[in-house]
Amino acid sequence: GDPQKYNVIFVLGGPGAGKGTQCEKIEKEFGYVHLSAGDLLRAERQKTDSEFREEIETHIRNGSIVPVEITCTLLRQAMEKSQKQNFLIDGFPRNKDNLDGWNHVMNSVARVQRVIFFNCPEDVCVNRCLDRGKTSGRTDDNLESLKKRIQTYYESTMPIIEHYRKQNLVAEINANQTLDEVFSDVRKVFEELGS
Ligand code: UP5
Ligand code: MG
Repeated sequence: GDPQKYNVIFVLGGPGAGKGTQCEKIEKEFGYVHLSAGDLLRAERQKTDSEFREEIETHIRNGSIVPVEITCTLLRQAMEKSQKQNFLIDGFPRNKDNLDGWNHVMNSVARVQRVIFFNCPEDVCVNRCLDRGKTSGRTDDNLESLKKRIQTYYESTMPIIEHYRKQNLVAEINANQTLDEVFSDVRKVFEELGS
């Protein structure tokens, strides 16, 4: 590939599918820098000098999707700041607006190597998030927000996964297994990449 370009692996899947958990393991074993779009948005929401605080909080609580200009800027800044080449981008792109915005700004500087899709049944996703909600402090780990997160996932994010599937970029993994079982499937994806 083009040596100057960033290598990007998008990591998608429903709320609670295990994206963040697996990305941390991937970062340790394969050296890709883990950037969670959700974590970057939550951090931006905490900044007292950010003009986007309210807009971000409203979207997160409603399980709707923050405009791509905000998310993509946070991602690009984190990529530049890291001085690294290989990135796992967790929880993005979630809809057509995200995809178009990414392509517009990043196509010339980043190559999408793979899209890892953690496929997990809805009831398992909901139970994991509700369980985490006991301690996470996340304003969207409640049943009402979860219903909207799940709906957004099916309506807006699944079409993005299908878009990349047509390009043969998707590696689908059964996320309804133990952490170690999921990670052993993840490892196969990286072995195929030759890293
Ligand atoms: N867990 C994980 N794996 C397990 C396993 N194999 N067996 C048993 N338990 C397992 O895991 C969730 C929980 O399940 C944890 O308690 C974990 O221990 C356990 P986690 O790894 O956190 O799952 P993850 O898929 O990362 O779940 P998350 O809740 O982070 O997914 P979402 O996609 O819902 O959240 P995200 O942070 O990406 O986005 C939140 C919101 O931000 C969105 O709804 C949206 O409003 C906004 N957003 C945007 O607008 N744009 C973006 O680009 C990104 C986010
Ligand atoms: Mg996450």
